Amino acid sequence: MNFIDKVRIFVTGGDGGNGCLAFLREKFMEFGGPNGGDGGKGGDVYLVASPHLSTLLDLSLRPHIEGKPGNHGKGSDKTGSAGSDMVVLVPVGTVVYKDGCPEVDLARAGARYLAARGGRGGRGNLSFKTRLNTAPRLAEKGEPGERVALDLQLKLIADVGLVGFPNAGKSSLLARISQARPKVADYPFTTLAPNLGVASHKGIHFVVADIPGIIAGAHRGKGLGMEFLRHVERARVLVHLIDPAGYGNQSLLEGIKAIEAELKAFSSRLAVKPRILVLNKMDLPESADALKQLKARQRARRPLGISAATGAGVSALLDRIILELSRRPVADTLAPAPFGQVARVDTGFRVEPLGGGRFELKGRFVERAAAMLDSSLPEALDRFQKTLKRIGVDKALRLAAVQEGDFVRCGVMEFEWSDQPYRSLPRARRNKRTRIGVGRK
Ligand SMILES: Nc1nc2c(ncn2[C@@H]2O[C@H](COP(=O)(O)OP(=O)(O)OP(=O)(O)O)[C@@H](O)[C@H]2O)c(=O)[nH]1
Ligand SMILES: [Mg+2]
Repeated sequence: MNFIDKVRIFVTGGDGGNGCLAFLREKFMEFGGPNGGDGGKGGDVYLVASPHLSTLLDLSLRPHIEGKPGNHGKGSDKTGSAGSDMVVLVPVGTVVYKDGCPEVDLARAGARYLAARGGRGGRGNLSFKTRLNTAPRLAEKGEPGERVALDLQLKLIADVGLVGFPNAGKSSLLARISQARPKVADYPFTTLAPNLGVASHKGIHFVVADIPGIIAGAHRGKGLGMEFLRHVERARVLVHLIDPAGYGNQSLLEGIKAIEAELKAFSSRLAVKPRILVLNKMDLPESADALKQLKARQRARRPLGISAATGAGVSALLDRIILELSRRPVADTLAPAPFGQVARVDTGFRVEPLGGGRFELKGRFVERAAAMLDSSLPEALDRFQKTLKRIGVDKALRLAAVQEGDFVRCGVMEFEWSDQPYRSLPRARRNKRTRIGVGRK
């Protein structure tokens, strides 16, 4: 199975249903009145952390996610039904980034994040009935669902992280203390993706992560690089496993320094994480000397000697692990979630001159109003113009030196600017005045 821990997804909330334009027609009822119902709201799309997933593979194969649309309103005052919400499962430990900034850390099973809101349903003509306008020929289109691009990063949640050079015996140790059965072999880089296992000692359960081996220069991309250190970033304790033979032509002590330098180069969080130094392969004859040397040089850190192959010393290591874990509350390992969210401003707009007599009108409110405009209805156009005027768009465009005949783009629509009020334009000009852009963005 492929292990994917980074993916970019494109999420669109469900579109709102269109409002309906209809009038009651019945025998002996001369003015039945408007009865077009509102469209239903589009479905929201949520990301939910699931403990049953361990990779972002599914999402990498299908990165485009679309919410369910709301149904259109109908005559006889029938409101369209809302699109049902959609749940997209992601593994526990997924961190969501939007525009490069962390949005939320889905670190607990069941944690949910509203990725994209469904659009509002358009209002039918019944909603526009007033005392002065008892028969409005006016209905809105549904609001398009919100569109976002999100970067997801999986950071596995383990209590203990195993780090060290390739071939040190990390996977062998994981297999010894848990039910996990990672691949073990006598060559470097046997492990290509992180493995998780649940260990249990003296009634205490904890999750252990075995990651691919790191080598000196990993932070410059050597070996498998440092990508996988992300998965032990949240561990409460690191176990640094050492091969008595060292790695390559580095001595035992040089090797320890090299791994610590790589941890530091990855993040300051890893640099200060409690580490247990463990010499593996104590069943080999040369190991006794190596352990003596290690104990002499690193006395303060109380290094341990074990053999993942025979199981010798493993119980003492587990004792040390549960002692260290008891000193570090779980909360310490999780990032402060949710991250500060930027408040969305719904009103407000800005005018951007594009040059050559073209302008662009930007802002959530105006873009939404344009997307919901049914430009085939003169009354709807009239209302749209009034709205723009009310919030000061005309003034802002004049300040930006808009000229008669210039084009103003707003979301999916493009309009021709005229200083005269819409109703006073000759009919031919009226029709020309509104041009629809190329479909929904
Ligand atoms: N003699 C002896 N050999 C061991 C011991 N632990 C692991 N080995 C051997 O060391 C080799 C590497 O073991 P792995 O568990 O694959 O090492 P690793 O650290 O996971 O290696 P990578 O996944 O490549 O980073 C295998 O041939 C194991 O059989 C041990 O305690 N004693
Ligand atoms: Mg391994």
